[in-house]
Amino acid sequence: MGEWKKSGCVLCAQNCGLEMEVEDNRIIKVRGDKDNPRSKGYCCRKGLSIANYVHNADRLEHPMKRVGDHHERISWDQAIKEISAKLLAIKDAHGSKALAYMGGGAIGGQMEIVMGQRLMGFLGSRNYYSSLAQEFSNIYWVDGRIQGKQGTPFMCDVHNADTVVGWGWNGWMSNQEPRARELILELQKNPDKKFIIIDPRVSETVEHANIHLKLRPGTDTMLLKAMIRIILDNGWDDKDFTEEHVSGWEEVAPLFEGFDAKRAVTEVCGLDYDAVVEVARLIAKTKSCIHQDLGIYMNRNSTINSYMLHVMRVITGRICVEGGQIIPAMLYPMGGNSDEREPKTWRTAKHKMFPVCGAFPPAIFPDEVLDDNPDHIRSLIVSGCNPLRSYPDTLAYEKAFSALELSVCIDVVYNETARLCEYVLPSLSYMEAYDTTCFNYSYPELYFQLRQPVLEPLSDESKEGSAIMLALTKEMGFMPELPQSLYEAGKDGITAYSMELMMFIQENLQYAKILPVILAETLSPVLGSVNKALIVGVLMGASKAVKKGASALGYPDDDLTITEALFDDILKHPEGMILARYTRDNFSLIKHEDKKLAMRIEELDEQLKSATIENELERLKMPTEYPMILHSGLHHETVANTSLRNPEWNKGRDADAMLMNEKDATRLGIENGEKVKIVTKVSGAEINVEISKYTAEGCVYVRHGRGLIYDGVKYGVNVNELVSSTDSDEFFTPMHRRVPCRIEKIS
Ligand SMILES: Nc1nc2c(c(=O)[nH]1)N[C@H]1C(S)=C(S)[C@@H](COP(=O)(O)OP(=O)(O)OC[C@H]3O[C@@H](n4cnc5c(=O)[nH]c(N)nc54)[C@H](O)[C@@H]3O)O[C@H]1N2
Ligand SMILES: Nc1nc2c(c(=O)[nH]1)N[C@H]1C(S)=C(S)[C@@H](COP(=O)(O)OP(=O)(O)OC[C@H]3O[C@@H](n4cnc5c(=O)[nH]c(N)nc54)[C@H](O)[C@@H]3O)O[C@H]1N2
Ligand code: SF4
Ligand SMILES: [Mo]
Repeated sequence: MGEWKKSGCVLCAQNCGLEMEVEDNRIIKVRGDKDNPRSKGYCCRKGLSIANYVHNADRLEHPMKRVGDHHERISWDQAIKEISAKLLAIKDAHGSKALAYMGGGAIGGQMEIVMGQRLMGFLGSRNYYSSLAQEFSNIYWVDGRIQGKQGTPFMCDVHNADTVVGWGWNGWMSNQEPRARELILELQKNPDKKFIIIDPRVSETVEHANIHLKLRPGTDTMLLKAMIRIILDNGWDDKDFTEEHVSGWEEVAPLFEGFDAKRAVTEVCGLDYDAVVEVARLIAKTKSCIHQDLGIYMNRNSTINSYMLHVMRVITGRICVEGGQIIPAMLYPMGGNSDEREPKTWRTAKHKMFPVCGAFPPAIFPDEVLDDNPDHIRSLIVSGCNPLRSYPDTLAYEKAFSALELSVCIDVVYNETARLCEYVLPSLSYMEAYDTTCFNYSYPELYFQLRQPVLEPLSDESKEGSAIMLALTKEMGFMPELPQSLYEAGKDGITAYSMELMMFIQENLQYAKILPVILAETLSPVLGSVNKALIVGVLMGASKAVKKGASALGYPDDDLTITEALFDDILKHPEGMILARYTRDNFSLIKHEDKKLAMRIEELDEQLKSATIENELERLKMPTEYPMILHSGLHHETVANTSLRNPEWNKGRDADAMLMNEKDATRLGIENGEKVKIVTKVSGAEINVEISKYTAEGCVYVRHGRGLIYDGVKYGVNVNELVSSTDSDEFFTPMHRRVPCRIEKIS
């Protein structure tokens, strides 16, 4: 019999609460934690397999350095000294633009980013690349304009809605909403609710939907324009809402005038017009919300599609209202606020790309390394992401990594990226450390979980990512001299420490910017963890909305003592807790002074105007050489991005096959199980075919996160070898849902 401990899942952004039975420092059983206020006992098969993430043959045990064609063990002292010296040398020789940082923690925790970005700051660099910037940049940018600030993108209040529309979302498989399967089953069974899916194929989610709009792939733009027109023509728009809560609508409305909705729906999207009218009515006239996902974000016209989804919500009064699209309560935002219109904005050397939400898009990274511009990137610290499998164009990534003068990988496993790096540093896994994520969003209650270690470190040599960043910061001489009293104050509690820190900062205002680094240095020895110290900093710096919401729950209405009160309770609740309750006035979270949703985004005018029926019919044509669409990266229940590596967890299932429609297979003379060649303009690969009902004609589907090398053996096809990094939207989000390809028989 082991001991049951409370933690959370780190395998998707739902971060469901989990209970784990631990025996001899191993996780032996897992179940959903009913005490978690957000997930309420929910758990999927990935969560149940979490032991695979921690206990596996690829775990890193000590720092390593590349010697010839392999890695050799080195000491931490050597690693920190050498990396620091090389970083400073590259900066001195080539300037700050030569240095980059990527990832900074995976889906299970991001406290490291706070320290990683400060480290880059000390070195004068803002080159920060993130996985979020290969999926959500278009929506983060649009939401930032509409709300007035990036970092708290709109979320669906799905559990309070009567009509839920999933648009380019396969929630049954991907979850990507709290308690997704429970939600879907409730929607399916409740006669007063409607569940609508807009997807070119019959997905696993469609099997539970009341209405399926099976549109032709890539025609969402025409469907959106048509639905907006239909709502306006029928007078289903909420004019009082637009009057009261929206600015700029008068300039936006003309963009939709004279659009032939019926022709677009039937001729371009291949849909039944009456069915579309009914969906538009349900969106407008019931308590509706729309969850759009990668079928939109990683597809053609992603930005104007994301934008038009908001237009539809705005004209029907479904933003900032219960059961609609809301600005979530968050302890800290998902990223910084970037505004590329500011002339001071940092841009990349080759693509002149600006950051969105503080992050640059990974798709351009190889170009930014391989370019001959003197400012090109020469050094990378990568942590908590696996670019050699997760980011587009693996072949370009391989070239870029071999061109780097310094490459450092921080991870829990010897993954495909670590294999190419000069230094490999072992991180504690999320089950051995304190950490939290930026995905705790909720409303009006602010849910928060600081996960606590359920295991003793499996190796004495692994460290928190944030502690590694702290060590590098100190080795490079960036840590200012701090008074001994600051190191001592924490022993008398968080309030005593806060007072000491405030006094210090008042006398040394120049250090206000590096507050987290000071906390990491002076409070972590007392708390035994850098991440814990950083959380204290996050609580100190919490927004007015958070503090007011916490006071509403009885926490001290006092800037000084509230931190300790919250921190104590957070530690008492490893299962997660409600930290604050916001007012129901979601509009108050809009950052524009007039508290209105700003709908005019000038930069989109041209694209919106040029999205005519004629133009779209032309643009949708596939190149003759590549007549089919590769859906590169199904988020299927047999993958967990690249975080479950041991194939054992899929025993008896085929996670590697390419799904194909029966009609295509017949047309091409391909049999179920046959090995074929898939060819894109970048590359080709041999792969087994699975004839599947979960497919649209003309499309083939490969799961993402395959091609992993586990315990020395490679499993499946890495789909990112087939994808070009430049086939992307204006934010360099790869068009993974529309990769032109052809399928060849192998004779
Ligand atoms: N089991 C599992 N779950 C996961 C993950 C995982 O690896 N495994 N990863 C997590 C992560 S990081 C993410 S971001 C989410 C992603 O979650 P999802 O976005 O739900 O995942 P996808 O598999 O991309 O599903 C996109 C859907 O869009 C549809 N689609 C394709 N083309 C079009 C089109 O032209 N128009 C429309 N309207 N739809 C289209 C596809 O058929 C597909 O059903 O999943 C998360 N959950
Ligand atoms: N072709 C194609 N590619 C895709 C997608 C697609 O649909 N198609 N989907 C994309 C999407 S939506 C996403 S979000 C990305 C995800 O891509 P990534 O961000 O690369 O996510 P993971 O594959 O989960 O990689 C997480 C890494 O973090 C490591 N890790 C786990 N715990 C810790 C820790 O405590 N500390 C540190 N330092 N490391 C840790 C894991 O071992 C793993 O190597 O993949 C993307 N790639
Ligand atoms: S839904 Fe996501 S967070 Fe929840 S158990 Fe499954 S993988 Fe983990
Ligand atoms: Mo993702």
